[in-house]
Amino acid sequence: MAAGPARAAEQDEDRDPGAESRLQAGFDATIGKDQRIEPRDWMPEGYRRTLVRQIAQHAHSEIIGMQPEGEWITRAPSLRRKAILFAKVQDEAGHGLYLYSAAETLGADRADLTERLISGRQKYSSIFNYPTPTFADVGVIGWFVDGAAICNQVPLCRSSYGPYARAMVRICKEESFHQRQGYELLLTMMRGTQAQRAMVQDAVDRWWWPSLMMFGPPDGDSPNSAASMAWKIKRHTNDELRQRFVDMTVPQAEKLGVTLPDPQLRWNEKRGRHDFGTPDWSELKRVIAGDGPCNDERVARRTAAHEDGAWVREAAAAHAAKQAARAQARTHEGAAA
Ligand code: BYC
Repeated sequence: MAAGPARAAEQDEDRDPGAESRLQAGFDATIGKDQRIEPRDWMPEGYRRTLVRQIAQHAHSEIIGMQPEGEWITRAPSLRRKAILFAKVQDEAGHGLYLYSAAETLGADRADLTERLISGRQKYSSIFNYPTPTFADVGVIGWFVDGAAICNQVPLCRSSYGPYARAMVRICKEESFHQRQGYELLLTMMRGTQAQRAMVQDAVDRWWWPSLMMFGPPDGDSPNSAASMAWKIKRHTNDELRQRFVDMTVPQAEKLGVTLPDPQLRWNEKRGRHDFGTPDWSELKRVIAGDGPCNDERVARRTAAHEDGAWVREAAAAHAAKQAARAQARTHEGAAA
């Protein structure tokens, strides 16, 4: 159901048949002038639905995304690495929370979104369905996955929906720290033993193609892009952002001393960009459909955490009810005095 002000606008429409086209014209003008749509504003139902879909998936990705690296918190090789990793994983939890709050401004219900995630009715990023067998994976996730997140999310700071765009500002600052900590970890490992260098190269080989898939299917197979671009929810297409990520990452790989596992990767002087090979799109489809290496494990763990946390939600709700009852009693006392 539409949120408060939007609902009031719908009631106006019931009385005045021209109202919807005027509301639509106002919305189009706001988008045309590159201004923000806010929760109180009227918006087309498709815009609201697209935002809830994308923001919820984004929030789910942040929360599920805590798992692959979280597995290494108890096994980090030093206190310093443990503290950094702990902080990073906590940041991802914070990102999930801002994003669920942004979805709530659109009338979505947080408990319902969680239910949709654990029942498989809503998606989360394919990238978090791959395993993290070595500590080099922690570094490569920071470098590639947070690097890809920066390419994708910096433009989202200019997304047309105010609460989503504003949430992205802080998230991007934190992703930037995450990317650097990953790269710094890898630089340290590359200065270590031959076995450590081989471990980094192995992680790079495993994460490169899944990282390119994070940007979504190629533009020709992206059913949501056209509308999202017209509404300025997305500012660049999936392929544009993928290209940006490749161009950003190649010189970093050279500096690090690793090889990116793509024989077709080369600089194209004419385009002023890198040419690169085609990801295995059938793999992306399989992983999104639930058949990746760790899908079952990730969802089972999220489900267990949700069930284990029931008492916390119940206690918080009981506390809030008690506070509200006390506040009401104080109001009555005040009125009686
Ligand atoms: N994985 O029409 P398309 C992080 C789905 S976490 C799974 O191109 P759209 C981090 C897509 O949803 C941040 N599903 O869609 C955390 C759609 O399905 P539905 C992760 C994918 O929305 C912890 C269908 O395929 N980032 O940084 O226009 C540790 C067709 O696609 C994927 C975000 O969430 C995928 N890779 O564009 C470290 C960014 N790709 O919904 C780091 C926000 C596509 O129609 N999201 N699908 O059933 C976006 O920017 C856009 O939603 C996408 C897809 C570019 C991902």
